[in-house]
Amino acid sequence: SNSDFHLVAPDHLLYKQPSIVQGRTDVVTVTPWLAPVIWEGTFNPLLLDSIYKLKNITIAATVFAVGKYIRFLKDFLVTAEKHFFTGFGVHIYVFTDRVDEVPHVQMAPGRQLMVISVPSSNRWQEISARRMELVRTLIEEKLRDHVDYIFCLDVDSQFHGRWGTESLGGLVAVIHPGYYRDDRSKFPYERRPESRAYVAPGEGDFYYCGGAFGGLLQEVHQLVKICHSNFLDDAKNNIEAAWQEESHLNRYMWINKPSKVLSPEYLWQDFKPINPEVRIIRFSGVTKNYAEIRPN
Ligand code: UD2
Repeated sequence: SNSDFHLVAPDHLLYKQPSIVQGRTDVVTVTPWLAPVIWEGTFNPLLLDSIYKLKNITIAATVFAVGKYIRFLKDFLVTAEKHFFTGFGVHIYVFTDRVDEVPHVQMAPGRQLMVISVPSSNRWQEISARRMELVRTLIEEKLRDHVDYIFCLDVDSQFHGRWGTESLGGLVAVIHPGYYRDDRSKFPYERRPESRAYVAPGEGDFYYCGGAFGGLLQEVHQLVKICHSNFLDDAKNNIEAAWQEESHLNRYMWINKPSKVLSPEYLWQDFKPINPEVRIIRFSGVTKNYAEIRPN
């Protein structure tokens, strides 16, 4: 696909002159493999939107609302309408076992909601783990040739600020808000060598979120295919990785370096006090009572 690499701007577009000597110095804005790390103040939204408008792209988002998690869906959808790729073609796919309870949310032209019925589940670990498989099937059966980019997002979260074209890339990972100032020895990677999600001591770049990742459709297809197959191999050996698909995702991203990394602005947690380098919270997990919300 040429949609990721070839950037063409409209002629005569006026915007602030970029500086080559001034910029953010309080955070790292590029990884050692030269992928940009997206923080507020590192990009021009007007310029990026103008570039991507010319490409006529469609962005899919998947979200799972199984069991009691259906209660989070309305705020997720309402705030996505306000902040998630506003002005662009967005197709949101909701996977749920409670089709009748999907709220009606008014969407702008060019944006649509699709509901996919899935069976209920008794273990939250299973719901979380099944996501990779269902996204894989969705891509193979419905999205190919219709969608350029896809993001897979947790439903128990809300948008509070812009999440737009600055986040587009081949393979896109989000830094987990809980560990980004920590030494890698503290990252909750899967540490049993028998697991296909294993990350050895001294390895690993960042700890990424299971709650948000994405990129070009083909790249995400590869990711979910491999993570799901590794998950099945583990299951055959009676292993469930420490943080289910999040562990497999972290293993995948260690080997397949993301081409764009989103700062924790792109997935904060409501209960966390804000740190000074975080100038805007774009998307954040709501505080929930696990005992009450999970099936068991
Ligand atoms: C973390 C991760 C999550 C996942 C999980 C462990 C972040 C911020 N969160 O979140 O992505 O890796 O740990 O596997 O990265 N769901 C349902 N019904 C259920 C249970 C889960 O629909 O009964 C879906 C729902 O979309 C939810 C997602 O699965 O957002 C993740 O589950 P969680 O919210 O219980 O996981 P959490 O918050 O501990």
